[in-house]
Amino acid sequence: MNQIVTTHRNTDFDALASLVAATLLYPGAIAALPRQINPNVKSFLSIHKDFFDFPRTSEIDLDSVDHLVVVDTNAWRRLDRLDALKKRDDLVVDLWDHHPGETDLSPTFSCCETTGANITLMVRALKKQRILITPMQATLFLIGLYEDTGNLTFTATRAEDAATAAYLLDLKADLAMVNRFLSPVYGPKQKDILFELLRSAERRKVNGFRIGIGKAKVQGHVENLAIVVRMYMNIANVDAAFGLFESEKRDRCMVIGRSGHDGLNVGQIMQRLGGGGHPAAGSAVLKRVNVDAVETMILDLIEGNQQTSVQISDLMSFPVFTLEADTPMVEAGKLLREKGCTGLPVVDQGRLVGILSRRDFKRLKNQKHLSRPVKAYMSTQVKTIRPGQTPLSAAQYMVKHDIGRLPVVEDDKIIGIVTRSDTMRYFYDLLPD
Ligand SMILES: [Mn+2]
Repeated sequence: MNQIVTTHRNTDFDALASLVAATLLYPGAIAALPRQINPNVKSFLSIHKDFFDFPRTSEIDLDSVDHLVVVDTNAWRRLDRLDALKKRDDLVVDLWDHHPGETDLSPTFSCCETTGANITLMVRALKKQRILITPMQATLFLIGLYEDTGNLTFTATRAEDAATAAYLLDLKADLAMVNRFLSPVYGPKQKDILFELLRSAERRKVNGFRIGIGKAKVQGHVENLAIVVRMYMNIANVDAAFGLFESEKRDRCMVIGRSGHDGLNVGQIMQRLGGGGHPAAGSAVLKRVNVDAVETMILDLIEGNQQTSVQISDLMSFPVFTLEADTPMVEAGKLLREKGCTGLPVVDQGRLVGILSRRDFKRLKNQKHLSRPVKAYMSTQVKTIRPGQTPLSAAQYMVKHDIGRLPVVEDDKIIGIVTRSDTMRYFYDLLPD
């Protein structure tokens, strides 16, 4: 039986750590490293050559392989030069991954959970099987764990990630080494690009999110663009930042996204562009495209096509009780009491024209006025929201205008209503499934 373990191209520390962990879990397996690995991982490997020296996937005789172990990715297309294995129906595949979503690897065994770092899943198994982890391995594992969880600050981080970090420190992971490899490589090239991003970037408010999109031309391969995008996000103080890096020949555009906001999943956006990533970080490479078109695509995706994100239409109540503009105030008062609400939208021939709340009754000077129509007392300054917007934008809007309910309007028609408590219930995860 010939086993190989492998991971995704553009190998990062979590992927390398998981690869090394897999060689411990599958003794005798050969670790096959993709050709493209991240620069900081490359420098780690060159220093640790005596300890972690792996053949590249291209050097492996695939005919003899009957067992493939894949770590830190769940897609064939992210593997390097293993397409020959794809067609083999006798191939046994083990999958260890922390990315949510469907896999096309048809695994025989799989350990897939959405932890902050994949190494967390692998360390759990090593611990369970009482397999020894050396201080050097613990150091590599901790670098992977910190890199993928942003030092345990990314929102995808689970308690188990933090517990794993503690476990690795117990096993003598070396924090000086961790710092050395995690500190960004930031040279003059990166500085130029950061300045270019800051100069070209436009800040926008899309769907309640503060978005920064910057563009820069790059010559050849520039390392650590992801770090530049993160720096840009922090300096520009936006919820999410995107760097659009167009190659000199204009034949390809590399998109790197970073999100610091729980409600905005850049991994999902990058997936729609043919790339991939996590909620907090992702990238995609697009060939022969116009950068402005890419920018528009990203904005459209943020605007409302994020299929799995919760939208106002999921939270709103409907049908909505409405008042006709001609309804006498006395009737309106009865309805408000009956429905137990503090306000109701007012419509005229189906169109939203105002909102009547309990406090509007204070303006009635005497009993006779109760026969006057609602439209004389309603407030016509109605703030509304569209069904595709996010709960966050509704909440921000309510806070800004100090209002407790927002009619949900589509094509001039009121299709629902969303209240302060609807949005709060969502934020506290009380939304029924
Ligand atoms: Mn990972």
